[in-house]
Amino acid sequence: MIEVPAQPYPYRLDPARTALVVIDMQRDFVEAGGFGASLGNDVTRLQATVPTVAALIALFRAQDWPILHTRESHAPDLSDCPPSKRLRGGGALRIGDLGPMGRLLVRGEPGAAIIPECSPMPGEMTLDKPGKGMFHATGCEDMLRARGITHLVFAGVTTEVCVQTSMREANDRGFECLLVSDATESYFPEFKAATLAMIAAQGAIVGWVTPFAELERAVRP
Ligand code: TIU
Repeated sequence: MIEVPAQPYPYRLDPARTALVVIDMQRDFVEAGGFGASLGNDVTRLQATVPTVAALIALFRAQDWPILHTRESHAPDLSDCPPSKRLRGGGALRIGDLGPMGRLLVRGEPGAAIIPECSPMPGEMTLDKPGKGMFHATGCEDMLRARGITHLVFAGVTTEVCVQTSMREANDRGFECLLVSDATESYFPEFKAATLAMIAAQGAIVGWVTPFAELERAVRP
């Protein structure tokens, strides 16, 4: 086992059973003209985390540990997008509408692609998810169990929406979860801070939190 200094106490990971989960590092959230911007957000806030997410991916690749990349996306006919999700909010563009990077959050469109800095390599797991959480309507749990994975290290965007939802879903399924605090970002700094605090509170009620440097030092001393 590898012990990683973390909040609220050290996180112990089993190198043979640990996967990195990179949540939704897609153009639709990080670039102008995508879904995130259509909701009225300042997407430039998310760009600061890109180098750390890329470094975390590189660390897992160097160890030859599994990586799962998710994309929040819908089928072109939107059959997997409930009206409650499509109609939520007051923006001019909704999921499935045509924007500068193609149809918002639709699979195969340029905006739904993962940004080049975080692109999956052949052999890495990829998962299209119609919900905020990675376990909803995806078959993700079977994919992880088949590989014997028990520990999940989380990164990606946004901290309090898809990252936190996925981490909570994973925690309820018995996975031991660690969130890398500088490899995730939110459109709202106060929501990110609150999420990191609430995950680790109450004796790691949802999981552990640590910066990338601590994980890297523990994995590659
Ligand atoms: N709006 C927002 O903060 N996030 C999302 O809609 N999806 C993800 O977090 N990926």
